[in-house]
Amino acid sequence: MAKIIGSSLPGMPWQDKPAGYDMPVWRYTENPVISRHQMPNANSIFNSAVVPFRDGFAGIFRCDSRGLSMDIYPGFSKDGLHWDISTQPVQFQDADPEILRREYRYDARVCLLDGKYYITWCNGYHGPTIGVAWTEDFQTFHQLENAFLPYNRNGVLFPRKIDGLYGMLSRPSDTGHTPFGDIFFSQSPDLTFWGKHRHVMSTCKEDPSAWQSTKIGPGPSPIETDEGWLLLYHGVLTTCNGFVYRMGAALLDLEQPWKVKYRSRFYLLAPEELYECVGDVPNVVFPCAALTDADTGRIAIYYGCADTVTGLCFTTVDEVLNYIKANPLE
Ligand code: BMA
Repeated sequence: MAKIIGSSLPGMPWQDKPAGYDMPVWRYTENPVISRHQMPNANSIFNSAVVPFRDGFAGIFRCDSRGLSMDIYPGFSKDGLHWDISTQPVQFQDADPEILRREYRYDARVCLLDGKYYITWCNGYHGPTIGVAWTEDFQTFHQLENAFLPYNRNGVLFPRKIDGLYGMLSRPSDTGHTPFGDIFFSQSPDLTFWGKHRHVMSTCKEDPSAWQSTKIGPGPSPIETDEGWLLLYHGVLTTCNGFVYRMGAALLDLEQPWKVKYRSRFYLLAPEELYECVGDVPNVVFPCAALTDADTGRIAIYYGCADTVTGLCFTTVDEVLNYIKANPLE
């Protein structure tokens, strides 16, 4: 039995695995957990991040407006299922005006680190890069410098320092809509200056794992376990009908997270349900957040569905680790 290193979260959303179901990840029966019209003038609410907060949960939600402007909005929930999302996007303060100036914002992650909630997101600055900010109350948000030069997406912080430095995964790319991409690990003494970049893993060229052949990107903040950092990530296949986004998992070394101990050859979740296959961008599952309970090993994953709504699915640390160990990418 693997053990999650973290807090108890008995109130997290949960449903047991359905009887007779033999896959390692199962969906919430009431999906989508957040609909596209849950906020006035929203076109879509997806690729969003949630964390335990006070006696419930808070989150940063990607809402594309009916003008199709991409921005991020705070939200609160008592149970992680029913969400009250602000109608006002996150307002950042404190940063250099050059950095505060908004182009577009999307695909936030949230990570509790040193007692503050750090938000990373895809931040438009002459191309997509990684914005960084922190909050203590999800009302006042303090922006830091962008972590990297453009072009980069999917900046994901580790929840503690490793060997005395903060750690972030990301997926650098080019000026286009990311026709390729590998995952890298970067380190920082202060969350402003990032360096000591290390390659973590590349795409897998077609057979035997074609679902991750075009690009890969980190999903939720890595989950610390006694066997390593459990990373959920997305992998993309290019088909004659465009990109298909699926979810996989890898186990990274605890002290040197750029070293991959195991990685899934088979995907863990793929677009199969109607709300994952049909929407503004069909055939996308895109995980951005995971709630965990150290007592039971339970994991609840929030994921964007077809760039339109937000889904919730469940697994456990043992389900994932047993699956990727039984079906490893050599
Ligand atoms: C990626 C990002 C995500 C999106 C996905 C599928 O490049 O832009 O926000 O969910 O494409 O369209």
